[in-house]
Amino acid sequence: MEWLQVRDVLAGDGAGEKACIRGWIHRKRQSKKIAFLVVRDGTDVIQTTVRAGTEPFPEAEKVTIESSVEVEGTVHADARAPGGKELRVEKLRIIGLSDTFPITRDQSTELLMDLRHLWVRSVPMNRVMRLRAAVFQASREYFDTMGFVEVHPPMFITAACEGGSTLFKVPYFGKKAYLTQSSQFYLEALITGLERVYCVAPSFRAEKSRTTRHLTEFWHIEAEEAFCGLEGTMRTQEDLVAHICQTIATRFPEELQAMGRDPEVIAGVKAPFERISYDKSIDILQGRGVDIPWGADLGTKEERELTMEFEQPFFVYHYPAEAKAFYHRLDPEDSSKVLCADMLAPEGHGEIVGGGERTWTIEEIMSRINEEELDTTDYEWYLDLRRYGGVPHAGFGLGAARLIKWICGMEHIRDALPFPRTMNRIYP
Ligand code: NSS
Repeated sequence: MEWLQVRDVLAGDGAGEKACIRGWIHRKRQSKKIAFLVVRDGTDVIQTTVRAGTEPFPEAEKVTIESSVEVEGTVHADARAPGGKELRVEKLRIIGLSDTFPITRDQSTELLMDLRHLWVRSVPMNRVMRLRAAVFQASREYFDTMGFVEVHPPMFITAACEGGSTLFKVPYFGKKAYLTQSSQFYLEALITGLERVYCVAPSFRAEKSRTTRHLTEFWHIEAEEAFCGLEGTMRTQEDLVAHICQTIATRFPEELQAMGRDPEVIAGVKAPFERISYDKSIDILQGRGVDIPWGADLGTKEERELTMEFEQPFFVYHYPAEAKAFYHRLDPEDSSKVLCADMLAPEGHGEIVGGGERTWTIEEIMSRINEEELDTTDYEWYLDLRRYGGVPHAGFGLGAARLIKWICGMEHIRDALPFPRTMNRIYP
């Protein structure tokens, strides 16, 4: 006996051929004469029917929603069934009889979050997870084609990349240690041997902000390139994001539509992306009545307002030095600015990528560290990268959940991953 997957059964002739499948009872409807059991496996759902008087009928009567089952029968074309085929059951074995499943229709978001371990089996969640997997696959495809080497930096670290206020401290055998906020510094070390590197890894931030786009743990797609400047990394970023969008629009049009997203919008994302300076973005915001002084970083509210008018992702570049981290290189032509850019997703979503050119000479990085009053002892090894053959280099970090939130047109970032971690949520 060979187990088939539902997708393969649905792709068959439906001319009475035999099939054995296993999965979970997705829906159940029953009359005295017949039981309809919709069975779900890792590939799709199929309607199965059990007639009264046949051997499996008592089991069909007993089986509950979400029980795990093995089903054997014959496949018949039936236009009324979802997928156009039904499996007429000859044998039904209950593997694990489910207790009354606690999730029914129209549950509150809070309950679905409490029951996330059960909700992840739902059709909408599976849709997201398949699409999410394809985002990572497409990223790797892009980097591998472009000659980037995938590397694996540590998650336990000792020096803050993105400021002390969002560091998670962890006990580490009596030493001071943190969970990484970004793998950037380690990628900067690795380019000296490999020139172009990328990593796909979690980053952690003790974000106290309760917004629809902040997680405390998020998957970060980061890349770094030697002999590269701001414009070079922006090109890599836009090509990467355009490649991901093309892949998703081609492979997931129905899923996007089911999420209320027009796949054409995603198919329309093509490089190059528009570039607007920080100064211009402040003008636009002030023109729209937003109260933001020159020099401040753009927050959730400002980015929402700024991105409303756009249909494609775009870059905001040349932020004021005071708004950004010390490692961004000062613009040699205007030292009040840094050579960095954020990529903002349209329709209110805001920042999905942060990156730019790095301060790569020892003199410049020392002066930035001193200006920011950081402790140089924390950064000794990072400074060595400048002492021993430093070169101009640039890179970026793309927040996978932020990207998915925008591609799928989601209201909240928590919907972009199976077990979101936020300030208020660490269970299940
Ligand atoms: O802070 S970033 O803007 N930049 C960095 O971490 C750089 N060190 C990356 C680099 O150049 N290698 O974060 C980068 C992206 C940002 O654009 C978001 O998409 C995402 O990481 N990000 C987050 N996603 C979800 N939740 C939170 N809290 C979060 N913070 C950043």
